[in-house]
Amino acid sequence: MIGDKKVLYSGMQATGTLTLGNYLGALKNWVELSDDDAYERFYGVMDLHSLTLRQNPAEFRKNARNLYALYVAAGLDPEKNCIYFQSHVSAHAELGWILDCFTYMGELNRMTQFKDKAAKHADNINAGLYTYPVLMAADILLYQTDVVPVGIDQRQHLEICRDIALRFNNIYGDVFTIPEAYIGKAGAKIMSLQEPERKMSKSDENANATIYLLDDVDTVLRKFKRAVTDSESEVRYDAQTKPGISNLIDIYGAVTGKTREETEREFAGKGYGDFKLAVGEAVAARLRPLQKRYQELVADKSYIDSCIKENDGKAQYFAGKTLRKVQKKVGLTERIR
Ligand code: ATP
Ligand code: LTN
Repeated sequence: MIGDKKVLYSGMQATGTLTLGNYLGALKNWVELSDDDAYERFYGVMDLHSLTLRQNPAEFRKNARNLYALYVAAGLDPEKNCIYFQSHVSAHAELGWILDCFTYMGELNRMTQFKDKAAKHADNINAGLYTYPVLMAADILLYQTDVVPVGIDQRQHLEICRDIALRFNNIYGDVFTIPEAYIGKAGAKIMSLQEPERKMSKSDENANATIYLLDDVDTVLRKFKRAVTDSESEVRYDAQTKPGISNLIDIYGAVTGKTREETEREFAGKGYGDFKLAVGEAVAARLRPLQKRYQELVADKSYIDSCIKENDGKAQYFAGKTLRKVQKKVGLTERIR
């Protein structure tokens, strides 16, 4: 809590361009909660986490700024939501180190994201990739967070964050708020358009598998037209036997607010072609205003600069408070001023 408000905290890695999965699984939920004054809201551009994969410095710097602009373009007002760069608040790295000393290797060995990424990047299995969840726990715990809106794939990271916080509190008293994951009803796991058994991912090599938030209308329509389905022709939800169509029904539902049954009824007797076109049009219509605002924002460097400056300071203030408390609790020597 901060004052009488609950704290909401989330973020994304500043790698590549955001996908429809990132939007429907996370960003859209952030925007829906972004006017709710019951919460104090923080959103990080998680650039330290991005360093777990090798980055081209110039491209990385550009991507991180663009991600900031995308948050804003999607509807997060930076004057009401503290949007900031993780690397600008040194408390993240400092608390990350302390929490490393309260996390067991046995716990980290169980993380599925580590196993997946290690298999994918066998030539660069670095220690940062391994302790990634501890830095994420530090992000969350620094702000005394109550709620963390993320996609379903982040659930395991939230669990380890809670375990670390409980362990710490058991030793030192109530230092950290214990956070909860907030996983939206629709869109928590959007699948690849080409291999609907796998999640839609920014790092997919097949560009047809992924809708990027900055794809133009024709590209969006083309990708949906080519989406892998099955040999039947009935628009019916069945994740086991019809994963492709079920994924499209979920995407359509997340964008239009329609339930699975409503979508099935709407397309009863119509073929996959009509349905794919409707999904593509609904997605393109949702992305259009976001893209327009994004173009305006990247053209106005000074506006984003002023938001960065303002919000970095706010994040540093709140994070610093928790860090000092932790340092004192574990027995680090106080500074002489
Ligand atoms: P990569 O696939 O390259 O590892 P990513 O697309 O998973 O990256 P992240 O930065 O790890 O991107 O995730 C940002 C947020 O988007 C997280 O809250 C995550 O749960 C959510 N998310 C990512 N992919 C999907 C998806 N396919 N469906 C729903 N939510 C998703
Ligand atoms: N691991 C997250 C990104 C992330 C995050 C966080 C999300 C880093 N720190 C703190 C919520 C809260 C991901 O989405 N891959």
